[in-house]
Amino acid sequence: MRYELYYWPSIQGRGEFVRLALEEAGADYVDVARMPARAGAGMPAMMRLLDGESVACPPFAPPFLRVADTKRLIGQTANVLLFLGPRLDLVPKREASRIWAHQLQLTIADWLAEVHDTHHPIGGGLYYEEQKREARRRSANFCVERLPKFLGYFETIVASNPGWNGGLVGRAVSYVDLSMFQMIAGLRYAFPRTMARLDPKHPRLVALHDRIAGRPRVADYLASKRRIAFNQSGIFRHYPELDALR
Ligand SMILES: N[C@@H](CCC(=O)N[C@@H](CS)C(=O)NCC(=O)O)C(=O)O
Repeated sequence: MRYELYYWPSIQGRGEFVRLALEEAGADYVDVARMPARAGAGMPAMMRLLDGESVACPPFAPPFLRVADTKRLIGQTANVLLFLGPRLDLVPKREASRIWAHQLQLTIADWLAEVHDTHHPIGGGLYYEEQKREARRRSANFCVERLPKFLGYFETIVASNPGWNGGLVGRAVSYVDLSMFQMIAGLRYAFPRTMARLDPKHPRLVALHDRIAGRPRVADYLASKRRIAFNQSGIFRHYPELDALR
């Protein structure tokens, strides 16, 4: 099966959670918006699907996935992973486990939205410089209260996973584990001081991050040009003044 991933071409953003699953599975996929427009791809191809009035099941925003053979179009990060999980063998087979994986992925989506809001608490359409004061208050609350709560929750989930000692769901690597790798990596980029304080309290998540980073396909991907570097346009941004735990 050939997959077409559609996402903004210059940031990891939410697209990265899908990329990591496709990369870990060695799936046949193209990152459409990063390809040249002259080949019928690139941003114009993505905008055609986003703006097209005749598109069935149109997505509200990227990332979204098109299954090349069936022309199925699937939006919402967690929903894309719900669809891909069994096809890429990145989730256990039992329905109860799949729903559990999806629940954890939705919690990661909530968490990621809060990360975004640390630098854009008022509006995504405004510059950071226009909401710096609010961002400072928001990120102080995030670093002191919300971040430890999310990390603590997921640390407990790893500890209580009866299947695979070290992962979040079942016995083998799941797409939720890949997403947790991305969360830890992104948080370390955005909030290095805060994470240096919090990492030691969450040894299972740190070990999970390291194990995922060392998986052969993921390691190849991270070292490749396909992995976009963290930058100041993405969801994880490093503003020293927002890195609140000292
Ligand atoms: N809940 C959606 C959120 C999608 C989303 O907010 N995408 C961002 C980029 S990461 C976007 O392009 N938003 C445009 C907009 O909201 O107008 C998901 O998880 O996929």
